[in-house]
Amino acid sequence: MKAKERLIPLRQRATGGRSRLRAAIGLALVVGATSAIAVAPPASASIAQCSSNRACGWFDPNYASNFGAWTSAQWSMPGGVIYWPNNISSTFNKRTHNITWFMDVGYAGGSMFYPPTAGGYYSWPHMAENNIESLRFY
Ligand SMILES: [Ca+2]
Repeated sequence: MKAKERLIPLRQRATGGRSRLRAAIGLALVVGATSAIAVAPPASASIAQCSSNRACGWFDPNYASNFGAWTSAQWSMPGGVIYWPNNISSTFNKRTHNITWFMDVGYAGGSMFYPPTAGGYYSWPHMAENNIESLRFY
């Protein structure tokens, strides 16, 4: 397996996932007090962004915010303009084969095994919330 593979960024919105999520949580705790802070995801962000033969990830729960799709295993989720390690909160397997998401680099740490068409999203205290660092293809 190649250590890194091409990322297919259909949407790039450079925002800090973790800090933005924390801001959203903070906003939820003071409902109505800070209406000037906008945290709405792009209207087009959805599970439908995930095309065939790809494993997909989003920064936010409910398949929202920054979107990435991978066509091969990722020993370490890629960095760059969109920094994927420890920033994914939604996943979907649009392949015809199984995948496993891992919480640490190198297919290590906690894991989530997903057969084809399986997906989900994660909020604290789920172990996968902003914690995925590698992706295995089978
Ligand atoms: Ca992690």
